[in-house]
Amino acid sequence: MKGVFKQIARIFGARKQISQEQLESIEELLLKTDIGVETTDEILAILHELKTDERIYPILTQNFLSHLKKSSFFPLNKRPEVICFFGVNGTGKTTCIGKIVMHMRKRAGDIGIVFAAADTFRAAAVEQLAVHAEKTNARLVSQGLKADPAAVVYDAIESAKSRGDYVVLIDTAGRMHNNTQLMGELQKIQRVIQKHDVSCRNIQVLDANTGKNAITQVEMFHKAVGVDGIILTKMDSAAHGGVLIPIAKQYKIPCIGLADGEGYDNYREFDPDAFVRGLLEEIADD
Ligand SMILES: Nc1nc2c(ncn2[C@@H]2O[C@H](COP(=O)(O)OP(=O)(O)OP(=O)(O)O)[C@@H](O)[C@H]2O)c(=O)[nH]1
Ligand SMILES: [Mg+2]
Repeated sequence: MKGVFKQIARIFGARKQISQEQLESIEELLLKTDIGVETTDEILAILHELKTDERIYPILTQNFLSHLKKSSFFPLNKRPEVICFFGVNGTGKTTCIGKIVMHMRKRAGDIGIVFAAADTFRAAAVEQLAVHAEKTNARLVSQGLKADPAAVVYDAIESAKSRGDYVVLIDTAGRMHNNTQLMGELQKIQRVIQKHDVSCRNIQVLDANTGKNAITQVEMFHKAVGVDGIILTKMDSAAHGGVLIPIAKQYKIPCIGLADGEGYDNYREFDPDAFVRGLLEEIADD
């Protein structure tokens, strides 16, 4: 939704006294950015009180930064750290796992990393993960297609423990947040993880292009298994990722990283300042 904040700044910059009509058009624009109704109302209230010579950019920056939280996979505390990736279909989970291993290798070198091929649902899923395993020098634990995903996870954690590996990355099948049966399968995976004495992080992978429906997705996954962090993918598209703001605000879930392309290098840790600059870049250029 590029251009929205520029339009707002223009309306705002041109005013002597801001009219009700102008506020309404600003509201309409803000709602298009996925920052959510609550934040939109907050910003409108601030704009209403603003003096003519105040600039809109620092005010929006401050408001957005006050909500956003950041987290990181580092430091890796316990051996093994289990990281479970989930989300609706096609958000970029499997691709993300490859990127994150590359990222971990840059930070921590050639540590033992295991992939659990717990997407046993889609024909090409195990092969897709096997390719990433080979390219990133990770070890693949798989029981092939149609195996019980929870059994694959059990195997992967047991073998990581016995070999002293640092990280277990679990690739799960894409599932709709309202599919009770598949959410039950994810809960079973969680029970298997909890039986082991390991620290686990649950990461929901979201496509930045999803818009407001991402909030419902987070709500449902959070209710079912708990979400410890968000990775937002496809930031190389037209989306700004404004949806991170209502997610942080309502569920206090931090963002871990952003993906902006299909390559192994297209992953970076979440940096709230840079993210907000990106969100508002059009105004800053003025
Ligand atoms: N442009 C762009 N494409 C991406 C990004 N991340 C993933 N993709 C592409 O999105 C498609 C789906 O990626 P996957 O990693 O297979 O997604 P998934 O969530 O594992 O999919 P399922 O397992 O089927 O639910 C692939 O074509 C990826 O190359 C990204 O950050 N930017
Ligand atoms: Mg996948």
